[in-house]
Amino acid sequence: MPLIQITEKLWVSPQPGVDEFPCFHDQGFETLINVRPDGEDAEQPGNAKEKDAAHHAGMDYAFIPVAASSITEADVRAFQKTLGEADGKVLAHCKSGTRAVLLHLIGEVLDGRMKPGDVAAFGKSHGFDVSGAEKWLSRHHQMRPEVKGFFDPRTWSVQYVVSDSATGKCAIIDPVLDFDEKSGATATKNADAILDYVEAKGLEVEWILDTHPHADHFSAARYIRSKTAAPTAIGERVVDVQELWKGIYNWQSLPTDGSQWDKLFAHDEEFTVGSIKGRVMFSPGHTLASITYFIGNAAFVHDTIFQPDSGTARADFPGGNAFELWKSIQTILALPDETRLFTGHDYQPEGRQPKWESTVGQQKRENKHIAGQDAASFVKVRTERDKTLPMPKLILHSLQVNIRGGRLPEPEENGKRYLKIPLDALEGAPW
Ligand SMILES: N[C@@H](CCC(=O)N[C@@H](CS)C(=O)NCC(=O)O)C(=O)O
Ligand SMILES: [Fe+2]
Repeated sequence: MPLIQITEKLWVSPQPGVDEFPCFHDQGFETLINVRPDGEDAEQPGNAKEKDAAHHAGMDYAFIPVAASSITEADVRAFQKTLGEADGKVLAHCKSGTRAVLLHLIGEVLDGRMKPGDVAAFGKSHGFDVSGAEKWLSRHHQMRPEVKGFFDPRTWSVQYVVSDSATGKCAIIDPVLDFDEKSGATATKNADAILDYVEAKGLEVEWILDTHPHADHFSAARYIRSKTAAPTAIGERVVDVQELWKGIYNWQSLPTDGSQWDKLFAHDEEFTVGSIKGRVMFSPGHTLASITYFIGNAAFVHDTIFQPDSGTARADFPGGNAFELWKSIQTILALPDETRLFTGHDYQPEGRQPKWESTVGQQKRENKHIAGQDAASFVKVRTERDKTLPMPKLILHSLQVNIRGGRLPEPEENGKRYLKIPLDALEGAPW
């Protein structure tokens, strides 16, 4: 079995037999990475056998199955992580070894250690056709917006700056205006951190986007508009949400025509962030007005799908609907498997570190509310869980700000602003 050295630490090989594993260990390999999905051909030993044999031979083992046509950045990062954490020499294999080399080379270029133009020559000198890496990188370069997430631990919200490195233009998605319900204080710490990042990177803000009228925090859209003059936007069904909450707040003077935003997006409407194309997908269920922004190869799905170990967003707010949410999720999951999904909240199950990026493929395989479910079983799980959830602590505070595009209530004659809290308006009290 030829073992080909790629770096000081990494070797690759074609599919080995498990009987060779003890010999690999004797040659100093401490870790084996299998990047080959099970079931490609009848002869391959497969994940379970390789794992056993590797452990038996005294090696660590990692399984990062990829098909050459659908490698994701997450695969590349998982490969790098395993390599980085390995103590000694690492042997990676697929069928021929090529996919292992692709994963390595893509990571090297993404991290700036290799130039895209040097990839083909490197592959050739090691005996591999790595045109798959070149194609991946050029697609990635064209499609990819750079995405920076800002996590707000007070509301478990994730805010995004989505930028196009070719033009220096960016969109800000779902920025949070800080509010402390105990003191009534507001602040702009989250929004200023975003604006500092924008300034440090020399970006120009082209859009201030909200995915839906949030029920758990104030939107900082107006504040950011006051600092950047960029247009604010949301989905056009926001007018239905305005109508609904106009009733709940008994707010006669509230205009319910969406005029509080610079732009209302229709389903399927296109827009751009610099040179990158964006498209709006209507995603109701969590709220009547929820939309997904699909920009390049990244979809900002906010409160539809969370991380696979968290499941999905609730559907029991006024105007929410679990079946609609299921349909919206199916539309998102019909995007290509490698589409990067960015969620709007992470409630850190089991106290793990906050995470917000996944892929369509990963969600289809792993999401605890979606994988293996159909519409009926999803609606059942979602509805049962929603019955156990108290209303968000800021729902009544937030909606009156967010249905006006993130404007705080106008000051009264003493210069102070006041929120209006309707009593006995919502279900979900603890008694
Ligand atoms: N404890 C949080 C809950 C916020 C909440 O209900 N979040 C919504 C999204 S706006 C959700 O989908 N939660 C799902 C869940 O908690 O499982 C709060 O009070 O703010
Ligand atoms: Fe939400």
